[in-house]
Amino acid sequence: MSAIRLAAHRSLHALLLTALLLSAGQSWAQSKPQIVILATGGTIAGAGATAANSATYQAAKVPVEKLIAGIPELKDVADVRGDQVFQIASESFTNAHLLTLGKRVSALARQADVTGIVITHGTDTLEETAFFLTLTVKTDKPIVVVGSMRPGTAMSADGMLNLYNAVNVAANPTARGKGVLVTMNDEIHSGRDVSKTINIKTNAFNSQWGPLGMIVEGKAYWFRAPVKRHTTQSEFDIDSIDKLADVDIAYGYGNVPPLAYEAFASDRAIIHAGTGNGSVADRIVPVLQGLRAKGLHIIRSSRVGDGFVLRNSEQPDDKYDWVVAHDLRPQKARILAAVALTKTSDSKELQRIFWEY
Ligand code: DAS
Repeated sequence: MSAIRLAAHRSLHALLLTALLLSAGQSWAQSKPQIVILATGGTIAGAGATAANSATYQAAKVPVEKLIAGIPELKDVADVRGDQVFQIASESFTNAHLLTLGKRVSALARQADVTGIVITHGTDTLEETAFFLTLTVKTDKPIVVVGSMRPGTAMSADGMLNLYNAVNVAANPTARGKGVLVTMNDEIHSGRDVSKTINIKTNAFNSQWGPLGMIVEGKAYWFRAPVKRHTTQSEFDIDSIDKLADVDIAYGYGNVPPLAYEAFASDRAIIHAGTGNGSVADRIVPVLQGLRAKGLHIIRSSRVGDGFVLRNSEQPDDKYDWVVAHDLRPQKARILAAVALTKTSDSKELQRIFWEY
């Protein structure tokens, strides 16, 4: 074979080899988890005037593209793309925001090219959104809600690592089927159980039954699994809910007036955030009985964070046809009641739902 033909043969061989490696590389790249970050605002997108401003800042300023660009290590974990769904502080969420976000998450979860979904969110109502999604989005793909207690501009900001952890969990096959999760402060919590229990520290998010696990240097360590119904085991489906029932919370305290409950007379249900074990002041019992007689449901929860409300203990719930919220805090009980009442108005069915979810 002449030298020219040999050289041509070799360069063709090299070309074919390169093409083969490239296509293998591409297919490898496509085998990377595909994570979508839906951004809604909050402190994790916040900005303060100086690095010393860990608590004084403006929430919902930084766009999702910048959040992603700020963590180049995400590229080693997954192919990540962002979508700015809202840009608000989460205390401003409404039922409409929950429905819009839930439907967006559901649509993405149905896409074959989506491995997992991360939602960046303000911390104030993060627990309500996480619970709503775990009740209504029918997928076993990982959905991880994440926020931060300090803006990215502050010293020892927690948002970058919280978001890195959230993407790692969303990309991790062991996170499938565990319901909606929340990653904060190196812990992985159930969206059902977690609440913001401290309003100014990075260890703000806690579950009275404990986190499900921890995420350390991108690796998830699981120590327990949820026992309550969620996602694919739920009887509720975001894609068949267009309006949530009107449910509000009346906060119980010494001297509380009947007006605090009568103000919600047009609701479907009132969550009584009672003292102690969901106690009801003697002057308020007839008010609640009257509201029940008009068709409202009375759901006894407790303003005390931990523990659970015992049925027929502080009040004869069977006799009054009231419901107890079990271990759910008032703000979580509102979410469950608002979802449950889209399917039933029967008090015994409501109580079953509060036992099971
Ligand atoms: N206002 C808070 C919120 O948006 C800020 C935060 O902590 O995320 O929920």
